Amino acid sequence: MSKDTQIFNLIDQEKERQLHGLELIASENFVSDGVMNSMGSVLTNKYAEGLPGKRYYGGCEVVDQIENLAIERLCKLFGAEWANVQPHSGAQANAAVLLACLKPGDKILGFDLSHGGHLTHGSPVNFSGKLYEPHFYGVNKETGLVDYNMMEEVARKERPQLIICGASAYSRDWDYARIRKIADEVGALILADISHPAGLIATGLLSNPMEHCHIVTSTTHKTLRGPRGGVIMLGKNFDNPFGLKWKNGNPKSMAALLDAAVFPGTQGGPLEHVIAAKAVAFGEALSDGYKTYTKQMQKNAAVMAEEFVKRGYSIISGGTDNHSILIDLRSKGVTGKDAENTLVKADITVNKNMVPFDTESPFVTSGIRIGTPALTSRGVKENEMPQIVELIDKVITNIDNETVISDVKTEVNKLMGHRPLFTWE
Ligand code: DSN
Repeated sequence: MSKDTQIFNLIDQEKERQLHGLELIASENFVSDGVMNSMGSVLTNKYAEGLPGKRYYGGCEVVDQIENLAIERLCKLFGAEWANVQPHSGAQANAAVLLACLKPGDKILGFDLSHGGHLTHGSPVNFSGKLYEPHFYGVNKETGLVDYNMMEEVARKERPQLIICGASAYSRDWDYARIRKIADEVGALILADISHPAGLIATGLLSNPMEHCHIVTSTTHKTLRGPRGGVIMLGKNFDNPFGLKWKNGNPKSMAALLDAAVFPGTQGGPLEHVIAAKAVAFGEALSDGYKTYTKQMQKNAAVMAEEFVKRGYSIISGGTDNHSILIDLRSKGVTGKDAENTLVKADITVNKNMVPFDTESPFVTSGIRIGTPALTSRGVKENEMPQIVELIDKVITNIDNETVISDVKTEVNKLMGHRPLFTWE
């Protein structure tokens, strides 16, 4: 059979889009050749249900070694005691944790989606809000910071079985010790979902939840710069404090419960080609070069936020500690939807995003979320941030002016087109 030119031409088109554009979606990144090649390898041919050394298929000797290396490297990266690297995504990782820790109808307390949380933290349109009883905390209206008093208040009133911290659109560090105090008072477990800031936590630029939170999940493709996927980790001393049991009624360790909740609980065969790519990414993340990368990503975001403030933009919480910035566009008279749709015409990719206390629907929104993981992987430094913010500002303040938008597109292509998709610098 001949090569599928239809699909491969489209892949080439997508590569050109990525090369020439300015990628500012906070949850996206570009991967190294090592990560990319592992995903496109013969490992995709292999079934390996089960865990290393305990599989339901023969011929797993090699993939066992790969999966063990991924686990070992991940534990080293975050100071974890145990990990499962099989979740196909962050949502799958969270589904497994909820299945392991809760009975249908149990209460969870999560960060409100419209304040920056995630669908799997209890949204009513997600399994987490349908199978369990969700309650929420949010941010303080004045400061834009997580309202721990509200978290405490709701926790005391509802006594949830699980408190979830972590976000998709929150630019500040978390107070894990405070959350632990609240959880201990009401007898709850804590799930920290670090999908967004994982890379900055791994390199010590942000607080590590491992010391305070019972279970930690993450995606591997955002700041961690690995393949699309998820992981679950356990820190020291948190082994099943409430004596949770799996279906057969046996008391089990938390590690065994979580393993069972991934497979057979919520998934079938693991994606060993993706697990190999995770192992490569974790190996890269343990290097000094990756630490330099995460510092640059953080610096780029901080300078970018300052530039937006100088131009009169309203940044939720006034700035950023991590890789992302949430901008309320109401003062500019533009919706998130219009900003996203117009910026993309200039080859600038962002996503519309709800802002806390938003007056628009999730399909329109009042804000945009911007992040620096991807452009930093392409070698963009902080001295280029003023120019990038100027380009974004030009589009937003000339939302109906096709000439200006076309001029910005030319400048974006000049700025980005000559750079490789991924650079070690
Ligand atoms: N969709 C991801 C994000 O963009 O943050 C979260 O799952």
